[in-house]
Amino acid sequence: MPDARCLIDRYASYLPVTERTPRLTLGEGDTPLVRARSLERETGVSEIWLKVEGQNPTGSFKDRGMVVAVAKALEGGARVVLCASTGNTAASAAAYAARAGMSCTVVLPAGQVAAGKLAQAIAHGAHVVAVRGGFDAALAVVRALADEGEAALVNSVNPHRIEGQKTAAFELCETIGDAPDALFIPVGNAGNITAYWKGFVEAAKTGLARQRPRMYGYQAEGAAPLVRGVPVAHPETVATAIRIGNPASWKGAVAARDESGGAIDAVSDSEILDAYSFLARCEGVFAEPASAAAIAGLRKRARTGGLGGAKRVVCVLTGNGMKDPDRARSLAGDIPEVEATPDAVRAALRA
Ligand code: AN7
Repeated sequence: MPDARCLIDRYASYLPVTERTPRLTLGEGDTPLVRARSLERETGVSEIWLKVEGQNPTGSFKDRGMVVAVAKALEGGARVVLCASTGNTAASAAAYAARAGMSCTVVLPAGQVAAGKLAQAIAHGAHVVAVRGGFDAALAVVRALADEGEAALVNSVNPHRIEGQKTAAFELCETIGDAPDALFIPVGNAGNITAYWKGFVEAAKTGLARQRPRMYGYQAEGAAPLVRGVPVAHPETVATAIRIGNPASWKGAVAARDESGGAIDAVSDSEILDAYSFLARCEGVFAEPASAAAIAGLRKRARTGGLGGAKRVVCVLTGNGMKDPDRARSLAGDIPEVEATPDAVRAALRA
């Protein structure tokens, strides 16, 4: 029985795969596109859709690129995959390496990875090392290690990652019947915005879409090198997934912005957390803080009239809210603990 959910099979003609490439899969891709009515009411945009990438097997968009990168590494005879990560890449690499029977080493910025992501890397049996420093320092370390040894580097500097991630743009075109007018997406290491743009350009060439969207990328104010035009030495943000000061795909992000007539802007941590709560409470969709940066960006652009008449907008929700339980918990006060009686519970609800 063919595995319909195997991303490599579904998009083989668009991917750098051959018949010899292992059909590795955990059921990645084919994620839901959910209408965001509350956000439409607030912004006045006719149609807003959420591409819920948090429903991928390990809870983030990384699985699309990772399945291709790990399958190609396996095909090429590698035994070990290696990456630096703010968390989601590590979780995804660990899972696909386990699936492929390979070993996995992940290098993380110490103390800066959300609990769910770390738990995943550990559960899947990755060798986890935390370095003193941020993601950029961790990436420099794994690049040096990969240059010396036999481990396959599966960060988005590996072109197979970008190839796999572009499939999300194809899915959007297939589901909607065309590319949207505008795409909102969070930007960290800038691989994903690069991948989406590559996908939309190819979709327009092959007739999968008639138009190409304007690309709107959002960084956190304290970690906004692309907005400032220079690397940020000490990036800071509550959205730890995008706490990156020197994105590897800098050029790709700038090309996506300029060729599409879009923008890359910054949103503050408080705008990110507002959008995070709004999504969870008003749309019923729980995404992680980094994903909420795209929503914060859309709200900001709608307020200032910067949407250029876009009628159909897609926001990419890159990661699942359950990745970062501590953030959700920190937004609530103490949970009342009372006797197990209806009266006591009623009293607690009134308090
Ligand atoms: C939820 O896992 O960089 O701009 O090491 O986890 O392609 O980097 C994660 C990035 C957005 C930014 N949303 O994407 C990593 C890592 C979430 C993320 C991004 C990330 P890129």
